[in-house]
Amino acid sequence: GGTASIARFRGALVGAVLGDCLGGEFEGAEEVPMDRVLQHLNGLEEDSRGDCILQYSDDTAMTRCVVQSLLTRGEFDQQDMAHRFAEEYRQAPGRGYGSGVVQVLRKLSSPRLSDVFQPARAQFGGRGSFGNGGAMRSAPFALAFRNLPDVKRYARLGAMLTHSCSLGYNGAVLQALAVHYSLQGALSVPQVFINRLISEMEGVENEDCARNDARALNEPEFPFCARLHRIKDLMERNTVSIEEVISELGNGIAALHSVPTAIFCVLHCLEPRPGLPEQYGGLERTVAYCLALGGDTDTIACMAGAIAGAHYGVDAIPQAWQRCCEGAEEAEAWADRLHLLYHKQPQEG
Ligand code: R7I
Ligand code: MG
Ligand code: MG
Repeated sequence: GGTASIARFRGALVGAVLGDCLGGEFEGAEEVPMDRVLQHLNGLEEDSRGDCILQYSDDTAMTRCVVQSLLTRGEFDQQDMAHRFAEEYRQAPGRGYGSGVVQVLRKLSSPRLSDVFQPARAQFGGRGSFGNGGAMRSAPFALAFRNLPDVKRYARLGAMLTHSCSLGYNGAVLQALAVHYSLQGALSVPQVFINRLISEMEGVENEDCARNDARALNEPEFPFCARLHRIKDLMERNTVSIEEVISELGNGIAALHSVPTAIFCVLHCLEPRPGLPEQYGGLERTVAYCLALGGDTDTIACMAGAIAGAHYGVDAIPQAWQRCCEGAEEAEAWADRLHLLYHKQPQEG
């Protein structure tokens, strides 16, 4: 479909849910042979009765909260979103949340809380979490807001409800930017896509908080930009091994070690690659590749799934995969409503 078409909106949200559900199988595994990944994915095709329900985790649970808050309020409402996170956690605490964030979610359910950003700021000795929990749920900001400054502003604030370290919330901004540009069709020229991300992130990371956090955590200045430059280097190479991707970009639970990785997976899988089935399209390749990295597979596949889904559109996602994943059907319905909200806004600039 065309730029910001309904197929792209559906692809983004269904892709995110699928990545979470399919990636759950390998979360935390150290090395995953591609054979095992393909066996897992082929198993879905064979299950014709559709009774192989793969459950979603915190990634989708929190994404749903973001979507429902934005749709119900028609704008970003921090109190409402915080309340939904807390309520979702209270009702289903077993979705595999990060071990630190559960403290924030408990505090957010207190009716006496006046500053909803305060519990996040108290995490990890007052610096806040750098985990990827803000980034894993940030795709909806790119689908609800049409204009770039809004995407950046609200992806950041939405993440700060649980992740107040710049290495956490800037990962959410980067993920939302990647979905935003993918929706616009920017992935049809990969160099343009990565250069846009770099130039936007140069502005995003150019602030005192980000400099201080980077210094305190022994990271270079402009840590996300540095990783995006590594992606560019990897893109210029003819062959890249899974081991090199893991050592250059990471596959861990920190936003810095997973958001750039997800972006790389999408870019790398735009073309057929050795080791991946020839009959696979780009979206299938992307998901399979993310799973083979091991580590935080549900989250990396969720983020890559959103970016890839916004590029290829929902029709690129196998029906058999969608049938097996909890929440996939519902995700299509949210996408349609977000598409309406997005196109109600005048385009600026
Ligand atoms: O970021 P968060 O919501 O976790 C998301 C991940 C995804 O992979 C989900 O699929 C789920 O499995 O969890 O949760 P946090 O607890 O904020 O951060 C995750 C982990 O990152 C923490 O439990 C810590 O181990 C680590 N971490 C830190 N460690 C030391 N210092 C995050 N921030 C810090 C820090 O500042
Ligand atoms: Mg998870
Ligand atoms: Mg995860």
